[in-house]
Amino acid sequence: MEFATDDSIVAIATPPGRGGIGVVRIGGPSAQTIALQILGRNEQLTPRHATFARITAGRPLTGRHEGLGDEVVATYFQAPHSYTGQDIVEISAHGSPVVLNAIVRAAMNGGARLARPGEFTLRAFLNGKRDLVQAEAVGDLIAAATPLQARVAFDQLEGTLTRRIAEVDRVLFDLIAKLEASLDFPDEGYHFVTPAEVGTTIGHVIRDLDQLLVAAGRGRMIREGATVVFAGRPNVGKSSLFNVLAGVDRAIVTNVPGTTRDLVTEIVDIEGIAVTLVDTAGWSASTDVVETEGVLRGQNARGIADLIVVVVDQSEALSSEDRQLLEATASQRRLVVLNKADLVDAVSGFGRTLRVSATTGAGIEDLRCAIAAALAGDDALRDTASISNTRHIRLLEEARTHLNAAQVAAQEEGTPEEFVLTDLQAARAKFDEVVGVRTSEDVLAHIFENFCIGK
Ligand SMILES: Nc1nc2c(ncn2[C@@H]2O[C@H](COP(=O)(O)OP(=O)(O)O)[C@@H](O)[C@H]2O)c(=O)[nH]1
Ligand SMILES: [Mg+2]
Repeated sequence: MEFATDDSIVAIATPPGRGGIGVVRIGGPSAQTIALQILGRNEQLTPRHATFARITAGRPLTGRHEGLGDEVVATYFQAPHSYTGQDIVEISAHGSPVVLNAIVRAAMNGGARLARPGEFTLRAFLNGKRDLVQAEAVGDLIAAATPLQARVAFDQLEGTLTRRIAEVDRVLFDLIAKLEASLDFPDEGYHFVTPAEVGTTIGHVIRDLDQLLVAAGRGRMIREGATVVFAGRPNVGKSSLFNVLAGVDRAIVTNVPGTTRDLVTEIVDIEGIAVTLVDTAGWSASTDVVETEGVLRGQNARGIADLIVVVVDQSEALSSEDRQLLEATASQRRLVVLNKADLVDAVSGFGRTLRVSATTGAGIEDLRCAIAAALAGDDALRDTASISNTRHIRLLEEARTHLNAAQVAAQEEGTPEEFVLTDLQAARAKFDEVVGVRTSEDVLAHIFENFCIGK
């Protein structure tokens, strides 16, 4: 796939539907010419100035759309001082799909092509306005569902991750340069770097990379959200807790055990993490077919959960079902919660386990914090994770593998420097791929096709 940037593209940049204002974006070498035609104007637009114009029939908005017109404001961003690095004209009209589509059609009549999803941002990347991490961050920022997701995305947009990778890369580059210099002057027997130094330096790079990768698990959770499944025998209050956390009465609450037969899900913001809560049917050896099906679904849901909240009714002594479930989930990431704390305390041996009451709301804030901490670690909120994107995580893990190989090679007596160099260069290539210095066109196409049109 070829990425052309020498033609002009057009798209509605605002969300579909009606609104106070809608923006049509025209970008490319003939953006200004096309815009002037639409605006019915001979005089050039002044860069970064808002220009008022009235577009009416009789100009390019004619034909089938006779009589159509609007008052608009056009803003011209002259290359290279624009989002894409090319000329851009943004036409703000009233947010009517009919008007906006007519402007897009007029731009196409004037020679523009309809932009593909993410094509403006792709051009920004191809023109060196943003690296790939930053371009991807634009997509993440737009897609963010919680303030924390938006913060992580904006952090990447500002280049925090890019800078951290550049720091690691600089150390590696310096080491490669020294090793190559040693290779170039073999006869002098002079070495620019001792084998011990090589090993130590690679060790430092690996340590820095590991720090990034540790934060990455948390970052990914923030970016992609998590699935939290409620489990427990019937009537312990799973559905009640689900409803309290979801803030809506989605799950059915009754005092008849085994009422929840299907999985009920709701996406909620828990301390900035977009959490999909899943309420399951009671965990019991039921005979009812429908209920058994629900129980099975519950078991499957537990299998894919990032976290299981095992709910125990603390007003009743532990039953064998409770014990079985506690045992079955012991090796998974789970949180044990004692519900009905407003009633008598009939369980023992749980020590400081979280006590809550779905009825009174007691302990619910603690439960939220505990879920967030179990998912993303205690410092989820204090420290913004730099890596959140699985593409980045995978590439950095691959870089780490090459660095490990380099370190092993460096430590072996008599290994030729070329061997170490090959692995170090392979690691650097992975860093380059993260920021997009060398990224194949299919990867780019894949990244940008998830954008919305007009970005
Ligand atoms: N006293 C008290 N009753 C509760 C509490 N949570 C749930 N219940 C009641 O326990 C019964 C079963 O609740 P439900 O949420 O349907 O349990 P599930 O079967 O585990 O989903 C209902 O009558 C709820 O009103 C609580 O914290 N305190
Ligand atoms: Mg229920």
